[in-house]
Amino acid sequence: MVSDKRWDIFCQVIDNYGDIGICWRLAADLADRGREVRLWVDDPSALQWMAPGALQGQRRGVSVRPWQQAGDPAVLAALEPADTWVEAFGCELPDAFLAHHLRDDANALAPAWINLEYLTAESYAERAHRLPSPVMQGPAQGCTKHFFYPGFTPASGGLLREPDLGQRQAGFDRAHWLADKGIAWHGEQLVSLFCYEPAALAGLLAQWQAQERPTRLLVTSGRAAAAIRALGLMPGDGPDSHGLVVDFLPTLTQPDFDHLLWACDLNLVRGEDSVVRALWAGKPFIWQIYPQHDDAHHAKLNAFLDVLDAPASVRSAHAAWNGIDGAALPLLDVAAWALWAMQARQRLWEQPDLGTRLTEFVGSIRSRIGPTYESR
Ligand code: TRH
Repeated sequence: MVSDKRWDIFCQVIDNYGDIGICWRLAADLADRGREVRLWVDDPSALQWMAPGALQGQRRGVSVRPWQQAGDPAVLAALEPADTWVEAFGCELPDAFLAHHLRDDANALAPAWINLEYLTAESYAERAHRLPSPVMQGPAQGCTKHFFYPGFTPASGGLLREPDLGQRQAGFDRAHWLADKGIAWHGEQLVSLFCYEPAALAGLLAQWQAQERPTRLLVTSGRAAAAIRALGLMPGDGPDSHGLVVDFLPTLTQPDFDHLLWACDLNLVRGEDSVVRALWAGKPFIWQIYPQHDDAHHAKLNAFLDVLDAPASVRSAHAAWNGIDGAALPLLDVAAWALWAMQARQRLWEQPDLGTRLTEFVGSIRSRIGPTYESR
């Protein structure tokens, strides 16, 4: 039996919270499956609020380490080599790290080397999932990495879903959680807002201000709060209206971010991690996809809506929220999306999660390549 006990995950934070958020979830998930994980990251600052205690080593099975140390032979010499390397989102492993581990062929272990890619429902992801990628230069020349694509189908790498997620969700008490967070909920429609700067934001607020049933908007900290403030909304109320109440939230831990999504009737999410959490919440949602300069995100959004069998009203809301082709925001009938959201969750839930698929794949690579690097 080939071991996959020890994992090195590498993360470089480009922007926002998604890179570190996903790597942290993966590290914690693997630790819960009995693995020992080192998370090498260049900017761990968001973990202070996302995963309190993480930087102090209080999460069993995960140690967060500064990226620079991954190139320090003295540090590396004191560590047990890992069985698996994961480079997240195209970050390259430091040459000094590779040189250290590959310095002596005879003693080299054979780590499975995984290139973890961004989540997408586009068809190329299924085609490239699990493909080998030979390393052509540098200290690891002659070694082989493998692509791993998260996704929504059985032929992909699946979605992160901790083994105890369903149980935690079943025991969730919305009223209790809201009270605990100091949110004075009086039965209003609850909406979470985690977004960049959607052009349709003002129009959506106006819809709620005009509606009979009041809406309480729970605004996450950072860019969403700035976008709301830029429209002149203050905590506690809208500018001129009865129908909309705004609460500004502090930064939440990742578990509390999940709770927020479970508590709301509509979740406005952004980026790849929060959209997965919105799917697991099983509530109506609108996804603001991370924008790319060449509009490559349009195809990605359409592929996502296709794989989820999104109805026309969900599609038109997404087009407007993502500012595609100047689409106007339709009048939202969120209750009409409830069954679709639950069915989408159910279909995805029936598939094995990412942690399960990744550990199985790593097991298959390691038993194939044996105790030394396959090409050495
Ligand atoms: O922050 P994001 O916009 O990240 C993005 C995307 O991942 C994108 O693909 C990537 O290329 C870009 O960054 C650089 O959205 P995402 O992916 O949803 O990540 C947000 C994380 O922040 C998620 O793990 C949830 C977490 N979070 C909290 O834990 N507490 C909070 O209060 C908030 C607002 C977020």
